Amino acid sequence: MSNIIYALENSVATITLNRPQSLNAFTDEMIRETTEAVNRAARDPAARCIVLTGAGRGFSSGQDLADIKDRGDDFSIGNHLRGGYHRLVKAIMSAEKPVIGAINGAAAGAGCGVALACDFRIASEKAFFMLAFTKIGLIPDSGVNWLLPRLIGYARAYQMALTAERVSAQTALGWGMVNLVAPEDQFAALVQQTAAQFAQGASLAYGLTKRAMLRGFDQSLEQALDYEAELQDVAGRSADSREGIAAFLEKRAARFTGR
Ligand code: LHQ
Repeated sequence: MSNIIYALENSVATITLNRPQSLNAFTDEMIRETTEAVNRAARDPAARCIVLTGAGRGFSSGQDLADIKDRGDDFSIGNHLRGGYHRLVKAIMSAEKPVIGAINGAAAGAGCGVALACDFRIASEKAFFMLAFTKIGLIPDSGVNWLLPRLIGYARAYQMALTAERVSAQTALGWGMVNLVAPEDQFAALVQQTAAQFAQGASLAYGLTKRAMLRGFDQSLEQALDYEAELQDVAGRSADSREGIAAFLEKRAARFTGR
């Protein structure tokens, strides 16, 4: 894979978008490689947490605009989205393990959408989020219209689309768009420490929780309660649950295996 770097270490799969010369703008190939990498990490039981980040000073500047400029009148952005970004967003959101978006710099356009699809965002103080779409006469895509109002409310989400202004990491923290912010020199350590914590946790329960919460957005209370009980039956029969209860009663730290 030429546009991303994939590394598995200490149960953490790290996927680094690697076109720093364009702040990791997405070409078709990079979208495909990133999606394949997320699916690979999602399937690999040895990967218990996924980190998605960018090389250089950007997370991702979204669609590579140079790459699509000469595609002619027959180019359908809708089909481009369906065959590309939609698969990536769904791969991230259906991976039954925590996906950390390590937002090292600019997250613009579809790059913002990909960041929002992650479960837990850690931003460097120099990072910013930007719905650049309207600057080029487009509407937000890559799941932004679904994800962002749920995260920060319609008023702020629509404001971001209207102004296309940079939203700093600190503002994003206050708005509930990111979970943690770190000064640039402490960012990598915080990402590593958080990923290690998640990778040693009750991975099966983490995955089922993600499924229950995301499914809950489209369910009635009745359906959500039923689904929750169904999944809790699965979690309740897991080795991690037995270990967690035993560890509590024996007053020791639990040793979770993710099963
Ligand atoms: C880029 C890009 C870029 C190419 C920086 N492409 N080269 C989906 C489907 C189909 C159609 C269209 O859209 C979509 C969804 C979308 O993602 S639409 C939104 C696309 N993204 C944008 O409009 C953002 C464009 N980039 C920017 O506004 C700025 O680069 C930001 C604000 C992200 C960062 O600004 P600066 O820190 O000042 O960096 P820069 O602008 O100087 O960029 C550095 C280099 O990266 C530069 O190249 P150069 O050769 O001059 O050093 C840029 O041309 C290149 N670059 N984004 N999306």
